[in-house]
Amino acid sequence: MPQKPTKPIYVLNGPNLNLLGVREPDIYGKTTLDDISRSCVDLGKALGFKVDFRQSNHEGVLVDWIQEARTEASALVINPAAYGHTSVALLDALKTLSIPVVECHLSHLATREHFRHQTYVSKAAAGIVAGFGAKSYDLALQAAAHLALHQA
Ligand code: CA2
Repeated sequence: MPQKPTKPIYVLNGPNLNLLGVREPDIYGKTTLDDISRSCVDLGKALGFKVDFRQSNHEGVLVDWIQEARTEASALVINPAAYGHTSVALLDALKTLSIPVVECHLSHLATREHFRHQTYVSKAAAGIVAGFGAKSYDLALQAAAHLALHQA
């Protein structure tokens, strides 16, 4: 029987996501990042995991948190926001992890501008959930919990 992981699932969020629900609700919806955080913590409890939910506008801070996740997390969900499309530094940090990584986006990237169609982060992720609005986080968390339980 696989041991149940005791470490939290990290849910990391990149730049400008702190503005969710405050600006551009036509694209990103009315739900705030605090609402999403609460929903992830509740779902995490139901799945048997603590959730450590964080947001930063700074690439280096996100790199530090990814490095921390290497030893402190069971799995990682990340919405890298715009850094997903630009950051080799996030990709390099993610590639050092042996825990499952799930990429998450609110919007359906493939239907948006061409520059949003690919992300560096996806090269280090087990999979991507995109296009379901705030619900993308729940789906990504479920995937991460599943992988944490079955890869342990
Ligand atoms: O769909 C997503 O989750 C994105 O990661 C959101 C990023 C965007 O750059 C990615 O291509 C897709 C943008 C996050 C900015 O969020 C805002 C929220 C409210 C107002 C302004 C920006």
